[in-house]
Amino acid sequence: LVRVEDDRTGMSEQSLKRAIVDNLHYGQGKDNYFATPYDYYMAIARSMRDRLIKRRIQTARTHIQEDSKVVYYLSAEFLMGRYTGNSLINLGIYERVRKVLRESGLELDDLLEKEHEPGLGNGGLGRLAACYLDSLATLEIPAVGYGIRYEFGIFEQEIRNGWQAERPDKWLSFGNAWEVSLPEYRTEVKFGGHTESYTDTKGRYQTNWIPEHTVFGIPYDTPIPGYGVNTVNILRLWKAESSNEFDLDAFNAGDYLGAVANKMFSENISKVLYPNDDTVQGKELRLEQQYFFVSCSLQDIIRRHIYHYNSLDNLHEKSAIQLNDTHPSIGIAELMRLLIDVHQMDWEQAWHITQNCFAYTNHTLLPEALERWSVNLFGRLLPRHLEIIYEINFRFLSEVRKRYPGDNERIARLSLIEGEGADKKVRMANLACVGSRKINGVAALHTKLLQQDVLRDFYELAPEKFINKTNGVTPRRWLLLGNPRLSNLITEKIGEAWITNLDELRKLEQFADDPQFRQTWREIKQANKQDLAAYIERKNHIQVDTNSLFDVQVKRLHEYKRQLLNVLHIITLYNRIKRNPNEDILPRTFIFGGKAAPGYFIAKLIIKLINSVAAVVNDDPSLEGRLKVAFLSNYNVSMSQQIYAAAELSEQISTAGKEASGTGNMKFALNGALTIGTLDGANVEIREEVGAENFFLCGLTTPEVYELKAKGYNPQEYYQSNSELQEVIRLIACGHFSDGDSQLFRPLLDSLLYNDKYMLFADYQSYIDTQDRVSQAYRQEDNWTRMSILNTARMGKFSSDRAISEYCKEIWHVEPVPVEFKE
Ligand code: 26M
Repeated sequence: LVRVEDDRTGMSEQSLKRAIVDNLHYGQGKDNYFATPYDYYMAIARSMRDRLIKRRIQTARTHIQEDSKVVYYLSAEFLMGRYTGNSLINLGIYERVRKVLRESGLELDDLLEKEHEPGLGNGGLGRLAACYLDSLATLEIPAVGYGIRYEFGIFEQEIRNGWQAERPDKWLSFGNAWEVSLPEYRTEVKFGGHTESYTDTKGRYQTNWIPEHTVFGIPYDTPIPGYGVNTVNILRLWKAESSNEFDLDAFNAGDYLGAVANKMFSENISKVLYPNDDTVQGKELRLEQQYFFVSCSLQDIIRRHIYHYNSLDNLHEKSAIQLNDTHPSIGIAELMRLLIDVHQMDWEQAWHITQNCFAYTNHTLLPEALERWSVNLFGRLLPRHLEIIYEINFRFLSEVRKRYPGDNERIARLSLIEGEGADKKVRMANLACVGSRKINGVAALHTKLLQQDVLRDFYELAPEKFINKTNGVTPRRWLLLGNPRLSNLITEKIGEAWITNLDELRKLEQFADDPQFRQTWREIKQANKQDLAAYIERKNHIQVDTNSLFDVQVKRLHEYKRQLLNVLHIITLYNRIKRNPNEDILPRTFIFGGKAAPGYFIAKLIIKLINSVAAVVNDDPSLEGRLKVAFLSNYNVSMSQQIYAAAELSEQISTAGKEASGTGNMKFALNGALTIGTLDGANVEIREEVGAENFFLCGLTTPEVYELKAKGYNPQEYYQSNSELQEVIRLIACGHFSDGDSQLFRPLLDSLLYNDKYMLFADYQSYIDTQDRVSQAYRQEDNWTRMSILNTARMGKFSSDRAISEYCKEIWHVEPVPVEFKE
């Protein structure tokens, strides 16, 4: 029986084959004689996009028919990873397409690697947004992700002579098969200039903003399919373009350079992602980016809302707007401006709607990462918003004064404006707190610390606003796509329900003591390790022993994450072998990956140290078969999928109280790695779930860190009493890893010996002792495998589906909207 299917929607092998050939022909203009692997990749991607677009149209229609409430996830970053493999997975046709291509002599997995990964984020925050979009679609929640279509994403990292070098990420240069531009929905955004007030004919006090520049935002949509459902949401990213009318005016007035300057101003805005994820510098372009995408997004939300409901009175009943950190928090002032100045609403109603639309997620405990904009710069760029923020602040502080009469210090701390005179600052976290109905941290410990510390005054003022939402990761990308061998075994044993209900993994517990199952479990990890070893050999020219323990730390380079503590451990083992060449040391392969912010000198010096230690260790014949160190350059989402699948030990060793949550920690454990970690962020909850006996705990607790700091921490006390530590530091200091140059790593050593802000010395012995326990445990192969199985089996809580269900019920008040699909 032959089924007649549309080549753009059909799911049979025959339709899929025809679709790919069609897209190769008419999309790439090639036949199989001329086609390159990249052409085939593009043809597959377009074939998937066609199938998703059809479902997207059906989804949008359903959401309108049902008057659905919509979640808008505003984020300056979306670190999506490659789309094509994920779309094959979520459409449920990965194996089928693989088979079809094989019949033509093509290997799907090789072709998928041709996709240039969209790196529109720095790290955890951007990747979390991507996992949440996957879960929103899978849970059939109407949702739109709004952000910036950066022309250059996170830089490409190269290692030159051991140092990090950055190259621009030209991800769009060979075209993007996944996006669709919608110039008809372009949106105008104003910048600079001044405001004028007048009383209109109805006696209403009005404000007019006369801008210096106007810019257009062009939306680019990418479909976001749910797994095993018909829902396809969208990620809408804005590209900045110059407004031609404005240019023409200038041209006509003979101001050629002025017109060109305006064009440059406009096109700069979405040019490049800021590569910092820690300290914030008050850069004007960054504020322009934030306001640009937020204004476009809110105007877009309002446009569609009015089109559908013909009124804005119920905006908050039909929209939930999530602020991914403070980066989009200018949205609170912008929504007020749009409602009051553009849509003529009065202040009280506008404020009620605004407060009930927004919710704010905090992702940091580092004070230097809180965004504060100089009032001066702010007023120059967004004069009307500064007025609105002053008005919000005036009304807010009047309420605060009623509640705490005379408590001027508290009032000063709560104020949206910090300081006096010339260096006054707008505090974006305070704006986000005042303008939101809910405020959440990203792990239980983090939320508690927000309440006690960073946002304490806001917590005392409105405790009902605070809520914890422990992060989660999507099992589709992080297990099903990234670790097919393990996924197949799991599905064979417990069925495929785990893919959308991760608690099902508990059913693996019953096999934890089954010798046959353990054996298979080990063989799978071994095969994944071999794949990674081949990659390391190809890229780093290092041969690693796949029987050694794969000890992995991959994440952004940051002092608080303490990659340096890991290095101190490596050198400790090195010294032990040098002291006693017969010492029985567990063979280990230390794997590092991660980017440093280009201006973060100490982080770059840590990369140089890792590579310098690697050069010495890997070349030493007496260490052969014992220690290897590999720094994998240009760590990104695609690489991380392969790394998690092959990892055995996951390094999560931040100073307690500094890592808000961590999400890599979850991806490792889900793939059966055991964790060595401090009681920080979500490590605390991971340990609770997998059981203390299946987790290698080390280091001070947060209260101990605070106590030690309060009584005056002195790294010398730890240094002077620890001979093994002294040996390590002396070896670095004498230039052993730097061709005798004793000055190269001086900044690292000085910071440890005389300041040690992140208390590496305080945790050194505990970390080394715990690593020794890890080595012993790894030798008990059977028990290690048991612990590994139990880690995977007990990770259900850390599915982003669980996290998103909680957001839906407790913050957004939205329900699933099933979408019917007829071909
Ligand atoms: C801000 C201003 C200017 C330029 C860049 C920034 C900026 C960009 C990204 C600041 C912070 C950024 O990301 C922070 C981040 O990734 N935080 C991590 O969020 C994860 C998800 O919640 C947590 O798991 C991590 O613990 C947390 O460090």
